[in-house]
Amino acid sequence: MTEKLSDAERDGELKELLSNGWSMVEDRDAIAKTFEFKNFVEAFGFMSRCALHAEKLDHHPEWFNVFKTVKVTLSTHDVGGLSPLDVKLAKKMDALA
Ligand code: HBI
Repeated sequence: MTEKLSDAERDGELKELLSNGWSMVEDRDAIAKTFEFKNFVEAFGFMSRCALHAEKLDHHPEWFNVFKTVKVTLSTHDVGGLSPLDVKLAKKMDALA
């Protein structure tokens, strides 16, 4: 069963993500980041790569794509807030961008 992020994890891994373009979402225990690409095809390719990893993790982003921009929000619905899965997927998305 997935647990919420611990205080230690928030001080550690989460803080690292927040210094790397991710930010806390207002009024939600969630993180968000906007990825910009050269064009739509690049943006969609990023989404395709992320989709395969999300499926492998069984953990899925909330995301919005318009043209070359992909806005991503991560939270774990099953626990109503951030879990280690969100940190894992955020790191993977940064690596795939
Ligand atoms: N993705 N972001 C997110 N949060 C979840 O709680 C979640 C998910 N993908 C799949 C999933 N939960 C399944 O474990 C449940 O739908 C059964």
